[in-house]
Amino acid sequence: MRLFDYVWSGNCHKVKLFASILSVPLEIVPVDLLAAEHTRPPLSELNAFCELPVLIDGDLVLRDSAAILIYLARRHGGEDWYPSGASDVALVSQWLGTAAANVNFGPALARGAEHFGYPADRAMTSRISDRLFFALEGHLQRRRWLELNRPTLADIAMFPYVAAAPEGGINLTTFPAIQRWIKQIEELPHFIAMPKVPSP
Ligand SMILES: N[C@@H](CCC(=O)N[C@@H](CS)C(=O)NCC(=O)O)C(=O)O
Repeated sequence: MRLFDYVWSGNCHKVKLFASILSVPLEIVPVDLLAAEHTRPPLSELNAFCELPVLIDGDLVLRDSAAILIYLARRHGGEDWYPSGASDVALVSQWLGTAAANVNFGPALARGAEHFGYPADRAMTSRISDRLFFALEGHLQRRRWLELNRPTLADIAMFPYVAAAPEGGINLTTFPAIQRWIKQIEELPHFIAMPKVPSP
């Protein structure tokens, strides 16, 4: 399997993290986002949305981190990470939606604006992030993992940009349950960390 990757992308990192946890080897193809390589072939031909990550497995070309995580879970993770029961799969999938919407347009965009010049309305990223972290903290005060009392795709999908929120100017010290949850994920077997963005 080949992963088209940008080293500081949390959406790419969640795929690398999950593949590492499952011990699935990935051939990493680095793409320089800052040089706009993702807007030119071969990337623009593999993904018309010109976004990373993109995974290639044989004839299959997949864009979108959530879809790629589901593919890896179904192919290599059995029932553990993405269960098939109606309520269980829905509970886990709620967080795939939260990662794609609230996290992407909150802390991920705040970090992108801070370090990579992404255009962003900072009042909007703050508002989305405040609501997200307040809700997440309350949720995690009442449970150890996001759903099903065990690590699932929900935790993997949410992790990279929540853990990297301080790089977007979001202080996590007032969220003890979120900090505890980050530590739990860091302690999973075969965990790999996303590299910190270099200071300007
Ligand atoms: N929903 C997509 C979002 C992907 C995405 O936003 N990728 C960013 C890198 S983290 C990207 O390629 N941005 C390029 C651009 O916006 O020009 C996913 O989860 O994979």
